[in-house]
Amino acid sequence: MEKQFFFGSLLLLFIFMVACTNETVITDIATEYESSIGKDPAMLKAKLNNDGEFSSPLFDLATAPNNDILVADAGQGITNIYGATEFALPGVTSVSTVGRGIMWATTGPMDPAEDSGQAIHLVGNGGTKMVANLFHFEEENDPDGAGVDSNPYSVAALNANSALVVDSGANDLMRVDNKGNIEVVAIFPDEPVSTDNLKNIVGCPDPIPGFEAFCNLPPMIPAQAVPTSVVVGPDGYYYVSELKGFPAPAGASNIWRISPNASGAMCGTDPDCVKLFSGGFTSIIDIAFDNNGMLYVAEFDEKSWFAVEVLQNGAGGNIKVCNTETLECQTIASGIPMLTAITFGKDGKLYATKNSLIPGQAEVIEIAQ
Ligand SMILES: [Ca+2]
Ligand SMILES: [Ca+2]
Repeated sequence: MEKQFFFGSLLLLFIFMVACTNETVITDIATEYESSIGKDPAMLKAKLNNDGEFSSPLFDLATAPNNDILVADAGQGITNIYGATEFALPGVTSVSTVGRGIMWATTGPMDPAEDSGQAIHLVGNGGTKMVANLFHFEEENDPDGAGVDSNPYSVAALNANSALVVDSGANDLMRVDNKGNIEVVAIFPDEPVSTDNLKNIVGCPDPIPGFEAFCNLPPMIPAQAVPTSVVVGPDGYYYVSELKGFPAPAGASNIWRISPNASGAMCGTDPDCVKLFSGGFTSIIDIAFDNNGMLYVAEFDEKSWFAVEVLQNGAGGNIKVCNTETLECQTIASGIPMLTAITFGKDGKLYATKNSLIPGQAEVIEIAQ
């Protein structure tokens, strides 16, 4: 429980840690997702005893060129789909492959405000090599001007020489080369968001004891973007999703489209970083394109990250498929507890994490499409 809680805060870099240290594991979880799973998750788990076991939390999935699915299991490192360790890298938050044997990975912090593990690594040839300490970069540059806060959460390999990283704490997108040179590509702004969702989930006007103050919040307050995922689109542009920080609004998470030529772009004002989707999502945790250029969006929880991390009464996450031209989206799976990542196999199969933050229960499932 302590461990789940700790890594939950690592995921969400948030402040309300005190609120839930004595709580129990989530029990109130919707189960509609069962009908959306193509393969019985037990089938995937069957091999587990022979091939490994997840430590959790699971923060990311990636697909290697040979169609192997890789898992960023922060409890141990980069694993196969059954949890067998391929590269020990505790604290790993994201992985992205160049080839089967070469990949980029990020690690997150013990404490986002301290130099405590924030880094990008090259992985391969039997080992891992730290390329850059991302806390040092944030400490020296603080690109969003909001203070020193670093929580590298998603990496996208460009090639063996460079990779993109989003730092959820720093609210920025960086490009890092294999010598450790770092360039800020884009910075994601605070935005005013509604406090309605927060008030609803804490039960205003008769809130859960301890949350009374939330009922008196103004209707709108500024929230940090908290970028959670970066992918390179079929058009070569970079796409970045937002979780949205406190007050954990519903329907206010954006997806940004960023020119590969962007440098230091202030999103929302610089034409090199514009909103593809202006809100419409809740607590996005991962995005992925399929082979047809459709954008798949994973929402951590329909009631927001706050419902899971603090109140521990989440409704489960959704996966939506979106057309990036018409901007129409359709929900293809819902009620997935602690959904943190999605990836497509080379064969078009869609995989997702489930119960990602719970030791002994975290797994990778296939989603029927
Ligand atoms: Ca900062
Ligand atoms: Ca991802």
